Amino acid sequence: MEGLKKDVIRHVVSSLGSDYASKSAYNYYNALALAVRDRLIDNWIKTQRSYYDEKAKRVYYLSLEYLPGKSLMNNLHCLGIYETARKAMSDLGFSLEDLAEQEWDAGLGNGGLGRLASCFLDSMATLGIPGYGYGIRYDYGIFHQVIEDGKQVEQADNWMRVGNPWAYERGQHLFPVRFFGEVKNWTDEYGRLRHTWTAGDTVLAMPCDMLVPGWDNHHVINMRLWSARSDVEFDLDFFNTGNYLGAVEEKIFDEKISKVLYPSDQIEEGRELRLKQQYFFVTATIQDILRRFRKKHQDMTELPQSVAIQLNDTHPAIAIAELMRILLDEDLLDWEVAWDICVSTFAYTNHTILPEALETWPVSLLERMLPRHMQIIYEINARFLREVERVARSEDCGQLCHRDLDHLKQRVSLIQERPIKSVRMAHLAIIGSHSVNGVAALHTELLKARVFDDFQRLYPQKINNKTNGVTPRRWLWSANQPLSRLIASHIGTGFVRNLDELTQLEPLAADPAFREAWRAAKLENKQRLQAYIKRKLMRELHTEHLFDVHIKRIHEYKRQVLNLLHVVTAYNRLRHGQAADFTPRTVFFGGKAAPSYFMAKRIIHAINAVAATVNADSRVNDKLQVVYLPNYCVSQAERVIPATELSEQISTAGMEASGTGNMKFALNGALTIGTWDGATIEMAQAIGPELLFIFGMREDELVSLRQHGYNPMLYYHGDEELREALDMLRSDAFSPGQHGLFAPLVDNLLHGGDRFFVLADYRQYLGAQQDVGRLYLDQEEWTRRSILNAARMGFFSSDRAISQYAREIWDVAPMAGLQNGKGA
Ligand code: GP0
Repeated sequence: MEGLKKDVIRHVVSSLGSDYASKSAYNYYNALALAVRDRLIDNWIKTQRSYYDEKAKRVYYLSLEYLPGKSLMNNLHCLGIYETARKAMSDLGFSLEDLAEQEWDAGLGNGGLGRLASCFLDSMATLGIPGYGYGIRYDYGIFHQVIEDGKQVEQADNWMRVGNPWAYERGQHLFPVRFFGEVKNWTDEYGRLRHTWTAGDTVLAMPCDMLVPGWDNHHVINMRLWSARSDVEFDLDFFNTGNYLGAVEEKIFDEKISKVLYPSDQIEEGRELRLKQQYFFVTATIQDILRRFRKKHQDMTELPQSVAIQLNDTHPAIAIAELMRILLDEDLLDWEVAWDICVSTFAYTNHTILPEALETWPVSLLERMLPRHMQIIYEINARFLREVERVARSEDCGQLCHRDLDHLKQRVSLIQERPIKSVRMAHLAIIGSHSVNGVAALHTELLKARVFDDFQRLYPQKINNKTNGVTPRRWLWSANQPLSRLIASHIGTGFVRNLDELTQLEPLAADPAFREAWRAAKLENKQRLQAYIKRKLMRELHTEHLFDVHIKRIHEYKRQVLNLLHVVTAYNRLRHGQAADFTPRTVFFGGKAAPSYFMAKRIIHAINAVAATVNADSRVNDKLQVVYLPNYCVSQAERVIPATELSEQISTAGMEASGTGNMKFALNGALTIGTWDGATIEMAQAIGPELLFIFGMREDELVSLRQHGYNPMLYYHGDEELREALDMLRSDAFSPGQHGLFAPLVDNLLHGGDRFFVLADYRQYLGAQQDVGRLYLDQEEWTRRSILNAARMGFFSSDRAISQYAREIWDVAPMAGLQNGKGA
């Protein structure tokens, strides 16, 4: 501990240039972070060296998004120096909790997809898998959300302003990135047609490395994030033209590439700068991968034995064309050889079946920005369509009969003709990969049967499932110390790296004393949240209420509106004195809406309007409260999830690819109210469906309802309470003086076809909520179920998910000879 104290003080002085005697929390946080980084870097170097020494096959995880959140607590826990640091900082006059508050969330992602990437890096580090995360170091992460007059207002997330003590910026290792320009054709000595892409604009990619430690194992992997740097300093032209200010302007223009994260989730942006970001990150990453590979290999055909590249959604899919370009134009390989290398190296993860999320890029844009890549994509397509024809004409053509061949080719083509001629990035990713995976069992089945059904027939081996998982380090141990300590006092700490050990809790569910301790841990977390809300929102929570929580991105398919209709109905029942048996509850909402997503923003407004009305109504507000948590982010999730008793997972069946919040809640002892969707299905199967509150129509039922003609009006006219709730929303009951403010929401349900079947599931949802309320009155049974929920979550560890990827997709093994033992 004395060593750590000394290091902290030294960093305050020599790294931060401050007086250690002036007790600034900001300085002491940064100094502590630097002292922790010092303790990671040796192991990071050893880890990286061991990959070379053992000629390990490496895994590269390419993701345009990461959501690491805060690093301090997690890293202290991984190093096993949490207690030491707590004491050291307390000696220096600080509470570790307060210091941790100084850190800004690294919010380099939108939601589940980015957080999954961060959980996966944590698991690769803990399992000892030679892995790297690659991404973009956005200067501005996901926007900071404030609620003003009930509405979302976006503010810039200037997380870099205060510096980032965790990152190493490597300004000396710059990689060139080219755009535009043209392609020259030439003939080589064997008479083969060759291509050279001559540069138009060039920018530089600078690596910023963040260290990702495993749990208690001395293994530290790298997350390398690229930042755009202009190359005008090296451009002799600008001296000659004497246009100094012009050159500086150009420099600013170039560095715009990594300025900001696109804040839309599951909706395509289609902006030129976004494509630039994708290619910028992809080419720098591929160059770095090949640089490392070429240190030990000359023969490019050995690449798939040494390298696996996982594409997190289609955002990095241009990597397939980029690797082809290098192999063809620089290594001068033949097409077939190059293509085999690509397909054996790449694998692709799909995260959604929503058609509006499937990426396409206009051919005209690609031809201009990446002319050689567009040529290559055309060639991939031509060869692929010939192959399709061959398979279709072959003896066993199954469903692919002749007559339909033209249609089939149109459907699977990389090029879509309408509304504008574009490249389908998902098709490129599928064809260029040896593995295509969904993220939960149902999701994968829907990929095979619907979205990618043609590809499933063409390549029956390609599409596979890897159900998502979450890291128990952050989402149980670090976020929920009260519960973790209770668990550890009964079954030891092995569950942190082997989550299946939680099953040892099962017999304890029958032990009244254990149940009481379990409730005490929950209460402690509720009180912590209460204190936080008081501090931040100046509101008093009732900790004896049922804490009912719906936090995730705001999206129509996630159906925050269904929850809101329940709230309004509960409000009406209480007002009308029809709810004598109502179980008091506080309903929490939180989540960001894409700034361009009108309906999602209006939903936020409606939630806040209902909240204001309900919370101000003294007839009901001792029994029903609504809280909107502004700026939902990773660190907020870490506070809220441990305090949650009821987890809302109520997406339209078939639409939530997996969900990962659902797992974090159950792991922390919340019960789930949810639809038969995503990984919630597998959770119900693992836990026992009777221990969750499952309701609503299933995916196949919705398909047939749609086919037979779904008429939301029938539900409206047939259900008095529903009608009352919708009429109130449409009138100005919650928006005094602003008649019609929420009419778009209601009209969307009644006259817009209710694409997400809110009305169809309303009555069943109410019934399930009634069951929840009733069970909550029986605290012993509630607690028993809570314990069993957590005890049966072992499967949903990201360690399990990553082990499956490693074995079934990447063919990589954990490093041998990892030490165990605290690394302080
Ligand atoms: C899926 F397509 N997801 C997308 C996207 O653009 N962003 C995103 O976060 C999510 C899914 O919605 C998910 O079901 C899934 O668990 C997650 O990706 C990781 O696979 C919600 O968490």
